[in-house]
Amino acid sequence: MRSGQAAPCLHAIIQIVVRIDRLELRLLRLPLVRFFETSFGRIDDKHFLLVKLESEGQFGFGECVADHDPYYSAETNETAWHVITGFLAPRILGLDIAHPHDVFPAFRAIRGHNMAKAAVEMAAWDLFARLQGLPLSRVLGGTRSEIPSGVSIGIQDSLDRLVSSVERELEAGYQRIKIKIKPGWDVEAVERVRSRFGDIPLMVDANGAYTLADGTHLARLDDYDLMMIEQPLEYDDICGHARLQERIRTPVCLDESIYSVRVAEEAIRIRACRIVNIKPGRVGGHGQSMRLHDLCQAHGIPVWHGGMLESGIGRAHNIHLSTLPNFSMPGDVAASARYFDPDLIDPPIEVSPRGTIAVPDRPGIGVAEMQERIDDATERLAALEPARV
Ligand code: OSB
Ligand code: MG
Repeated sequence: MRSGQAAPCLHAIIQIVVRIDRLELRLLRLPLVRFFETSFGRIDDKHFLLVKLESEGQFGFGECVADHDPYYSAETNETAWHVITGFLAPRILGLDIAHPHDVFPAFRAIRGHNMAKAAVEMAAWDLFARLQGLPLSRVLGGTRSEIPSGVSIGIQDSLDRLVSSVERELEAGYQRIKIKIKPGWDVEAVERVRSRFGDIPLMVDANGAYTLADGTHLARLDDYDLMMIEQPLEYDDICGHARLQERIRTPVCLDESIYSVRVAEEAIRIRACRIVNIKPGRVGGHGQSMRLHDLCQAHGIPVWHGGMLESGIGRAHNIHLSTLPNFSMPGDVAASARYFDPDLIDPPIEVSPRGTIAVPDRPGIGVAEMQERIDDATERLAALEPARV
């Protein structure tokens, strides 16, 4: 870190400039405590990239939410590895960065690949917050000291198993239940949960498994007073969502569709959604997430924080971002124990009996990574440094 005077002004502003000395990239594999099934299929292990940025003895972590398969998004761990090593690292190594808001624009020449960009950008936010000695939530402008927590329950082998999963999560205190749906596992599943648990905060997520031709079928969900239906149609069908929303009472929430602030503007303008799920990996990091958050707030659209089965490192980032004021609904940000045992961090992230998660108050993401666990889970490693000139 170097200190220098900013442009002359009334106050003496000390500008912190950070030069990234090293980028460490790992591919990790961690077994999931329980399989997770969506309309895309079932997974038993989580495969993901971890980015560590280093600057003069300090470091920051970012977790990439790309997966092994190009199902949730076109990105995979292999595309993210390729893009980070070949295109993002050369643009950030050796660069003097005045603020993490400068990282996403530094990647402007690279089209798409938001998950790869976000992993690097979010590591820069963690690094900056640590250098300033502040919790990341403060650096992002967040206001909460705890966040409301909800859970996402995958497709189960039977309706009985679904009921017992919902029961377990309600007992743990979670403030809202989301169940994954797909054709053949939708109205009956919702019917079972409603009749067993009554008026709980309940929503569904289809991960794009329907088409507009299913509109009449989806309208049957209107009888169950759901908080929302998340991403019923294909990710690129913004107009279809607007037409569907005219036909159903249940509020439409978009996830996969909202891959940029500009797409969100269009979706809001044509009323394709009434609620937005924010995942920083999908939009290119914390900076873009803050812009999306502010855009939605200005249009009266509530947002909540999505999840991508992150380890404790990515989960901690999500907790800090969730402290911004328009995150007014419980997100898919839950306790470590639902996903990994052990997690990469110790202590793990826990949920209180009231269904809340405390925001870490130590510098940066504020969780302690366990280096041997990271090493044990590592399947591939690359350490990149600035090119010598
Ligand atoms: O659509 O929100 C989604 C997990 C992987 C990919 C996509 C999604 C999800 C979840 C789980 O719903 C959220 C979580 O518990 O992390
Ligand atoms: Mg979703």
